[in-house]
Amino acid sequence: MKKFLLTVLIALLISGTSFATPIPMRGVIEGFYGELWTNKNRLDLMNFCRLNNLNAYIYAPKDDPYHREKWRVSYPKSKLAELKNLVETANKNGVRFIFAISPGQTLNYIGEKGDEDFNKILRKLDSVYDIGVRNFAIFFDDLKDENGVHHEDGKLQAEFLNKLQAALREKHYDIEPLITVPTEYYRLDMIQNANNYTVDFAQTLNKRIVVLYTGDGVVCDGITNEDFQAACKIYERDLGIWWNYPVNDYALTTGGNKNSKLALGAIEKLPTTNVQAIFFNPMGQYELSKIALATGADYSNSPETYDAEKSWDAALIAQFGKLAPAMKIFASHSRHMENSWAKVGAADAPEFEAAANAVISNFLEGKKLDSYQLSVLIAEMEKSAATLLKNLPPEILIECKPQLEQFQRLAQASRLALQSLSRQTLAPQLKALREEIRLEEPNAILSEKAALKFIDDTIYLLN
Ligand code: 14T
Repeated sequence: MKKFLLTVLIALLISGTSFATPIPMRGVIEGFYGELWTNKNRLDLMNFCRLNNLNAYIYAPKDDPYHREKWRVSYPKSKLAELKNLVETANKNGVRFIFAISPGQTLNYIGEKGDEDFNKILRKLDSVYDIGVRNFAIFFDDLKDENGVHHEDGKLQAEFLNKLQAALREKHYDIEPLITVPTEYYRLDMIQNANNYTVDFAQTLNKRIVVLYTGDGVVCDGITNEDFQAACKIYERDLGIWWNYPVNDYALTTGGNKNSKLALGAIEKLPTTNVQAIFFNPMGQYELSKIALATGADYSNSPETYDAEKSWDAALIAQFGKLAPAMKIFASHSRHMENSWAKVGAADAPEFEAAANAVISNFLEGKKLDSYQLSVLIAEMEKSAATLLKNLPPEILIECKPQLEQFQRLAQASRLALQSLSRQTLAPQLKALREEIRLEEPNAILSEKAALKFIDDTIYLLN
């Protein structure tokens, strides 16, 4: 036996195997604006978490009235029963159920009103303690400000949380430390230091309370180890991350609907050490969120060895089986999220973009078009759109039908664009198809810098 263990040890040392060190608290935060997930979604999520070795879920839907506006009011009986079922399912699946409220818009901190509100929070949390909740979170994000300056008092907020933590621990021996999100929840906001909020909050807050932040910005293009250490230094503790991918609750175009673009890529560019906790904020589209969430699970179980592309492939195969190749093509055109203040996710269809740019360059240089590769990619788009529209299970199709139909139009228009370039005349149907695409853009956007750009470049050049 000893000899066996020794052999195993030596084998591991020689193979250079390093043991993965998972992020201790890792999971999903239902923290987006808009329509809430259904309880059926959440029950399924608990199973998904167990299968993917995620161990926590935060209940924090922005548009649950009892989470924000009506935070003082306890849930009606029917809602409590639903939550109880959820908490029990979470426990069975080894998932911590974390109940959050966002009282910041109307919370009183001092005087008689302060005492009243303190007791109201205690009562509200007790009402969910009674159905089995042992983890609580209090969030102070997205409160009203004036021209970007918050009127929140960091010291009062932190004292409030310290007192709440003490009172909860006094009443219940079995609850875990509070989790919070400050009003200044991204690093560039923290260091502006407009009214000392972060300094006060960080210095006053009990060291055991877990603080989540979103990176340098609200929705940002990764967090380097250096960025992360800089943020931890501000708080003089290891922080947790509230990661805003694949969430898509922010509008992507002026006048466009929210949720018009789906974030179907992998989690990427996150720190490799010292992360205390990580929660991925998903899309309202529950089923399609699982692609990014599965990669987030891989990342958080082994940040040092995580490979985004590999994990993405594995997630697609696990979730789509035979349809994985078609899904990969569609998803590759819908990964990157960007607007005036948000930027996250790998580039959309980089291969298509490169092939299209090459063709456009050929055209501009008056050379014979080297269109083979682009033509193959367009054929793949056409084929995968048709396959997915025909074969996706209904609960998934319902989450992406407008985007798939738009994808199909983009493929057709790209085909016409390529023909137009090679014939040096605009195909007559191309402009009409581009108009159709435009009309549908408020509901479905994808591939802005790949297929859509190729189509627009072509129309511009041949017009
Ligand atoms: F607390 C946070 F960490 C956070 O991210 N809060 C919200 C979150 O609920 C939302 O889902 C997410 C993505 O839109 O970003 C935060 O909400 C914002 C923040 C903005 F700066 C929504 C719009 C903004 F302009």
